[in-house]
Amino acid sequence: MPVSPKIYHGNSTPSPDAELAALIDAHPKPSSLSEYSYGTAGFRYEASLLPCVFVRMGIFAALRSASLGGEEVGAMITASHNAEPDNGMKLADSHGGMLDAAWEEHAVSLANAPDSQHALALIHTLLSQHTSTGDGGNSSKKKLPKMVVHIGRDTRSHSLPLAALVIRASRAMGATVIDHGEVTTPQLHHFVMHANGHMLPSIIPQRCNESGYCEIMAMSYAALLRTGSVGGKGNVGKQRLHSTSTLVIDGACGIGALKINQFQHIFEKLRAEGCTVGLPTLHTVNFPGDGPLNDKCGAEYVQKQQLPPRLYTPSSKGAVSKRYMTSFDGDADRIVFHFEDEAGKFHLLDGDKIAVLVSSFIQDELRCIDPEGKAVKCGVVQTAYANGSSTLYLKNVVKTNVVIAKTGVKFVHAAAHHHFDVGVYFEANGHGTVLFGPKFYDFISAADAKLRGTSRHNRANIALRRLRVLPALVNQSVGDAMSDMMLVDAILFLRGWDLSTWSKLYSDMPSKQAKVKVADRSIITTNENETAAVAPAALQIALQAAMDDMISQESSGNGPKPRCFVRPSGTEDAVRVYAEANTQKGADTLAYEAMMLIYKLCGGVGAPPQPLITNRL
Ligand code: 16G
Ligand code: MG
Repeated sequence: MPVSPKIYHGNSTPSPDAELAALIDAHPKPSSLSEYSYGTAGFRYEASLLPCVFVRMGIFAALRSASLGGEEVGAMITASHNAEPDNGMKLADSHGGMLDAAWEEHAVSLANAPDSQHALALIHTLLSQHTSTGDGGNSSKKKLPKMVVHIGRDTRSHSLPLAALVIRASRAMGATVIDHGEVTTPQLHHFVMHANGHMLPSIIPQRCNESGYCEIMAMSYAALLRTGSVGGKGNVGKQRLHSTSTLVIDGACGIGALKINQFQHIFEKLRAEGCTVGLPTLHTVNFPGDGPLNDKCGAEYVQKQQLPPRLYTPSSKGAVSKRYMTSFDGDADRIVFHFEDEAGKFHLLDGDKIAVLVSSFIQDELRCIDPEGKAVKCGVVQTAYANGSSTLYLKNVVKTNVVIAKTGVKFVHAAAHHHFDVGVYFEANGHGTVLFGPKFYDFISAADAKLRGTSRHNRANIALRRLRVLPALVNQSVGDAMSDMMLVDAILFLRGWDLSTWSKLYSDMPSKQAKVKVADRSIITTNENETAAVAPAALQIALQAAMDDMISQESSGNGPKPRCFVRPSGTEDAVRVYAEANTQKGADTLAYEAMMLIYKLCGGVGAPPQPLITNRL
């Protein structure tokens, strides 16, 4: 059952400096690390390297809250899809999204301050520059503003002691800490967004604890399913297809397995109340402790390896139907779907397929109210990793706008927010959500007024009921595996589809991902959306020649052309390569050529890359 958060009040020492210095001194910088860097999604390292940076980030989170006039912020202790020995921290700003880019620099400076004296000097500078009650260098003279920090953690064994350090450090700064215990990353972001209630659109009920989160989501999901009972043709949207009656959830042996299981209780309650339209049976496997976290299971493994997850839960052996499956990652902010067909072949439905399903559904519903499609600007944000077939399908069949943004949630989220009134973003790896802007809410109010009094069976009225529940069902702060799972399931139900029908909308171009180790990956820079390398200049010229060669070898008709790009990873010490072509052999060849070019032109280390050969199931 959901638990209530624990609230710790900040220490009321008149001058926190002595305690802060003692905490910092007690957790020195590891000698094995030259500098902490802020990766794509925050600090992420092997857990024993983290106490130093976590103490400082506990202080930093309090400072950030102070700089926002006491708005509440969050810190999530997780290394997401990484292996169990790693840990990390994702910081949530008061709107619930990722930390502001300018503040990432302050976080890095504080993480790398050589000692407590320098760290304290930086803390005082930030306080005086960014708070109206700043102390100008002496925290004992003036009262600090209100500071509130929400903390959440995943199921890693070291997450509890690391969270305790963050709590101590935030409290030492004088901040109130709200400790949510074990939660998913998107739950923590949700709590922060809801805690700063003035930022929530009125259509979304304000609930900033776990039971509220579950209730809003389950109720919105059930409401969306119920619209099928009046809207379907024949059985479509009224009865579940047998192949989707049980949804098997691979929890990656992490927190997502525990949390999705909590929905069982709510669903039972809904069933008892007779609100059973379309609810599937949930069958969760791969709980914490069943197997190693993210190892041969979970969204990252399934998507990158294009293989089914290993099922660790003892009772799941032989007892699991593989027709309708989904995999979360270790902190449940990513999701992919997959199934095994009658011939035993594995099929993956990744973030690109989710973007296609969700954007076409929303667009169809909007058009039922506004056939011209002019009132609300819809679009999809993808990254360079999006399969070329998905981009083509979005443009030519869904007929929606597509923007390609830089890899990483902070970039795709910002692009969706900036470009569209309804912005769907999904990375191919399964991280994504749908953002609804002010024009969407105006559209809903206008439609409400226009359609009041019309029949419940009126198609525009049904569309309105569907669209109205989406902002509460779909996490508005970050991608959320549980929320996305319910959204996708409801759309499949309303469309009368199973994974096989959805999968056949388009066929993915064969693709290959690989990585190369170089002495210094920062010598490779790319253009804004990472589709081409800018430096070293010779690299892009040679890559283009390899692509042209592949294009002339493979006749691609009107389909997407073979392509390849490279970029330095933001989470690992490696340069990543992505290639796609009309054949798997072509994709493998192109990726291998790119690896060799990186190795030769960018200071490859170790043995030269070997040719790539993909064998699919
Ligand atoms: C992080 C990002 C994810 C991105 C991935 C790229 C967040 C919450 N997560 O996991 O969006 O796709 O990094 O990793 O921002 P890479 O830079 O190593 O390729
Ligand atoms: Mg994750």
